This record gives sequence, C-alpha cells and structure tokens, in this order.
Amino acid sequence: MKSAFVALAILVAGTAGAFAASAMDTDGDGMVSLAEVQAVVADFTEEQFAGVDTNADGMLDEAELAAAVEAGVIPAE
Ligand SMILES: [Ca+2]
Ligand SMILES: [Ca+2]
Repeated sequence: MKSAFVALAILVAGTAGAFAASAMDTDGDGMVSLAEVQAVVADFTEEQFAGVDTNADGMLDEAELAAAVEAGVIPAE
C-alpha cells in the first residue's frame, strides 16, 4: 500500500517536471537555460540558477528543473 503511494507520488512529480520542462524549453533542446527560466521568472538570478543546477553544467535537465519546481524556486507552469 505504502509503496503504491510512493510510486504514484513519483509519477505525479515526474509528470509535473516534464510538463514544466516542455513549457519552459522554448528552443526544444530538452534542457532549460538561464534565459529560458528568465523568460518565465523575470527576476531569476544567476545565483538562483547555480543553486538549482546541481551538476553545474549551466543547463537545467528535467530532474534539476523538477527539483527546483518542487522546492518552489521555479513556479510550475
Ligand atoms: Ca532549451
Ligand atoms: Ca544541470
């Protein structure tokens, strides 16, 4: 019962992340850049971006974006 709930929670979180990524990823490369975040959150800073870019490659992948949305740093679109 508990594992089913966890699986559902992961499924829901994954769906929200994918949705946010597709909405923000305006050039369709599958990654969200600082400029793409700033198109949605105008006052999003480089420091905030660095905080959610956990592997520091300068782009947010789906997992990083999902974590940022979950943390409330980036609003879910
Ligand atoms: Ca992109
Ligand atoms: Ca990254």
